[in-house]
Amino acid sequence: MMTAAQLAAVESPDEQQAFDALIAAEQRIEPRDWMPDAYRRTLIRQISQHAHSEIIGMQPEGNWITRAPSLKRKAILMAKVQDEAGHGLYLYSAAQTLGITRDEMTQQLIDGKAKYSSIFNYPTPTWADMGAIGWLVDGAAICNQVPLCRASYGPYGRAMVRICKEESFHQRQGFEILLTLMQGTEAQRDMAQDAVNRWYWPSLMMFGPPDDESPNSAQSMAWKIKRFSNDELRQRFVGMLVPQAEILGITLPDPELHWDEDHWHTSEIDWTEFHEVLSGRGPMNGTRLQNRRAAHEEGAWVREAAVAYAAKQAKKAEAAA
Ligand code: BYC
Repeated sequence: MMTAAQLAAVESPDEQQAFDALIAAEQRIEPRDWMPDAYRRTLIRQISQHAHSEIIGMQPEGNWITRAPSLKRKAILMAKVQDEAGHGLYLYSAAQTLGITRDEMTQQLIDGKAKYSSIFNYPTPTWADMGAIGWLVDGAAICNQVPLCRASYGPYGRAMVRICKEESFHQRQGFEILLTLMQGTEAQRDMAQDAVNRWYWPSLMMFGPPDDESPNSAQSMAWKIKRFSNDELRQRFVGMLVPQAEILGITLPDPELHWDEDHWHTSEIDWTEFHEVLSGRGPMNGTRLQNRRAAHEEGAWVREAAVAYAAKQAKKAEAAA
């Protein structure tokens, strides 16, 4: 019997037509369906990068679990970081339905060959960073991910539905941390403003390069994996932030930001910084990967134990049959 990957490699005009018809009719492509090899590769690329982002994304906030200012804050932060682990697991599972193994994806990450979101290569020196991450990073994630709930690939779209529900709780908890700080002392307000100053521009970069420099967008939109372009989503995000910043009493660090007839006019984003971070030269790239590698090595005994347990169970089931 042929594997799904081998089947996908077989060129057939009928299969291509059936695939095109499903996409045109807004139907979902499922793992059992034939799909063009390039569609499969694009999904593996995007979903695995997304999964890695969730897993690496646990680190900046994990940094504050032991130092959260109250028991309640600690419990909330732990729950949030655990949610990110869960998101990573659904997404790895979704990618596995396309024929790549979890081991392969993990290896690509710890070898430094896989991309993950640029945003997680920045440090979290103060408690206000927890607020800024929730408000800005999870806020950007929601803008980007709500349309992905309608992604043409079934397992990805379905995973995104639950992820988005959890992200909206994350965003609110970040907003609430900032609101509490902004209602506190002058030092607390300064700390909140400083965190927003540091996270604002990197959060705009999360949406990816400008549309005219985004090599993957056109094809991904034609396949209905992406529903909106990087710049469209970035605009939507800025529009969401402006009234919320007003409620918070926080200034978005862009003196040029204003509504200009039909769009938000912003200062030029520093794309050199984005490319530096993507090339592994962001402030925290080295630490993030080093921690992920150490966790993988230290967890080897857990994986070995799980494999030994599964083998034992299989043997028992065989004996009982
Ligand atoms: N960072 O042609 P483009 C979370 C890459 S975690 C790094 O526009 P595409 C959370 C891009 O991969 C949620 N790389 O690509 C977790 C491509 O490189 P390759 C993270 C980036 O795929 C914990 C190249 O640049 N969200 O919420 O059409 C705590 C050209 O770009 C970035 C996702 O992963 C970047 N920012 O569009 C808190 C969303 N931007 O692969 C929160 C899922 C671009 O050709 N992904 N690149 O070598 C997507 O929606 C799309 O992949 C992107 C990029 C919009 C990011």
